[in-house]
Amino acid sequence: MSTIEVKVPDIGDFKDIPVIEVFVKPGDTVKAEDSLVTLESDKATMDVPSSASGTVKEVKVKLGDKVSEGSLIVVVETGAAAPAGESKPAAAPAAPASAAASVPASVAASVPASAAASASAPAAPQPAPTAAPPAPAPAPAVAGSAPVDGAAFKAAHASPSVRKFARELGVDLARVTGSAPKGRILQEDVQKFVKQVMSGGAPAAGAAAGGISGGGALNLLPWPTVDFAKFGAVEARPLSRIKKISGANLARNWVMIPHVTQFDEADITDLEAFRVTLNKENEKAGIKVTMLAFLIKASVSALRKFPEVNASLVSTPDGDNLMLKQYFNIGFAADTPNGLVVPVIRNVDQKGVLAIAAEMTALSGKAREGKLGPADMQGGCFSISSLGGIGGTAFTPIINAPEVAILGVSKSATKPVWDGKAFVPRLMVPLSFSYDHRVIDGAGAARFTAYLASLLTDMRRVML
Ligand code: CAO
Repeated sequence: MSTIEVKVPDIGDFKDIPVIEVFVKPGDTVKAEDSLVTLESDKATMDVPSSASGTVKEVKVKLGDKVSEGSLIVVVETGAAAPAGESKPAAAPAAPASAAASVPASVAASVPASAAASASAPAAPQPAPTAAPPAPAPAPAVAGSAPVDGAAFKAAHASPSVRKFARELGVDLARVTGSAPKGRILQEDVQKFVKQVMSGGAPAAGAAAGGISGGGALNLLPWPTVDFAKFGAVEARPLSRIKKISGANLARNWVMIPHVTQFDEADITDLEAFRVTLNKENEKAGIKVTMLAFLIKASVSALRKFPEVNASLVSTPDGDNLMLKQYFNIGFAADTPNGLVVPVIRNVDQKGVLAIAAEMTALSGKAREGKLGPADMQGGCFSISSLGGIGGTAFTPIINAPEVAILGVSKSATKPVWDGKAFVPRLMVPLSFSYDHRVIDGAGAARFTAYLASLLTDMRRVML
C-alpha cells in the first residue's frame, strides 16, 4: 500500500486558476487518467487526471479554490507498494494535445465557446482550440437530434470529461445549453438534454443562448468541396491564429443572435471643429484625438440612458436573465496585420476624451504589435467598430457576444442638410447600430441611435 500525491501539472503561464468541478471524494475508486478536477481560466477549461489507479484518500481542494502548477489536488492510495519515498509529482497526460497547443499536454484543455471575438489574445499563451481530446468519428446522434457537428462540438464550452461523456452518448454539445457560469455545459446538462430528446420533447436547451436548438437543428447543407486547382493556379494560405479564433466566434454570434442594424447619421460639424482645435492645442503633448474617442465617450451617456444596451443575456436553470452592468467598459475593433481584435477601455465614465484617446492609441499600437494580453480584451460592455478612417457609408457589424449591441461608424462626409429655410453644408457621420433583437426592440434601438447622434451634435449634453 502506498500513497501518491496528484498535483497540478505544468500548465504554462496559467496561475491561480479556479477549481470549477471536483469529481471525486474520499473513498472513491479512481483509475489512472480519470478526471479528478476541472480548472477554468479565462481562456480554457482543463481537467487534471489521476496519475494512478487506487482509492481516493484525501481531496485537498474544493470548488472555488485557486490552484497553480504544483498545487496538491488529491492523495490516492494505491494497492501496490511503491518504492520507499516515491511520490509521483504530477498527473500523466490525459489526452494528446494538438501540435499547435501552447498549453502542455499534461492537461486536457478546451477553449470556452463563451470567449468573445475579443478573446483573440495574440501574445498570451493560449490553448489551441483543438486541444481537447481528439474526437472520434462523429458518433451517431441521440435519436431525434441532429448529427454531431465536429467543429461546433469542439467550440462548445465544456470540460474534457463532459465532452467524453457527450461523445459516449452521441450528444452534439453544440445543441446543449450550459447551466454553469459563462454557459459552461455540465454533465447534468447533457443528461437533461438526452432526457428531453428521449421523451420526444423539443430540447429547451439553447433557447436562451440563441434558440437555434429549441426550434430544431439548422439542417444546413454540407460546405461545398471544390477542387479549385481544376480551374486555375491557387495558393493555400493558412488562416492566422487570431482569424481562426475570431472567425469561430463571429460565426457563432452571427447565427445565434438575431441581429438587426439601425442606421442613422449624426451632425458632427461643431464637434469636428472642436476636435481640430483640441488637436492643435495638444500637438506638443503628442496626443491625437480622432472622432472615435468622442464616440467612445458619448456612448457611455447613451448606455446610461438605455441600460438594456449595457447588458448581457444570461441563461440560468430558472430561465433567462438580463444582466445589467453598472460599469462602462467599451471595446473598439482594431485592424491588425493578423486579424481583428477588440481591446477594451475600462471605466470610460471616469475618463476624459484626452485620456481615452491616449489609451486607444496605446492599445491599438499594442494590438498591431501582437502584444495585447487577455486582460486588455476582457470585460467589455459595448463595442465600437470604426471604419471611418477608411471609407464606406454604412455596414452591419456583428455583435461581440455576450454583449447585446455594437456600433459601426463609417466615414463622415459634408452633405446638404435642410435647416428649415435652406440647405446648409453639414459634416455628417454615418452610424450603424447592430442589436440583439431578443433584448432590444426596434424602437429602443432607434431611440438609442438618435440619442447618441444628438450627443455627438452637441457634446455638452454628455455632461448632463
Ligand atoms: N470619418 C472621417 N474620417 C475619420 C473618421 C470618420 N468617421 N474616423 C477617423 N477618421 C480619420 C481620422 O481622423 C484620421 O485622419 P488623419 O490621419 O487625417 O488625422 C484617419 O481617419 C485615420 O484614423 P485612424 O483609423 O487611424 O484612427 P481611429 O481612431 O478612427 O481608429 C482604430 C483607430 C484602431 C479603430 C483603427 O485604426 C482601426 O483599426 N479601424 C478598423 C476597425 C475594423 O477593422 N473594424 C471592422 C471590424 S469588423 O466589424
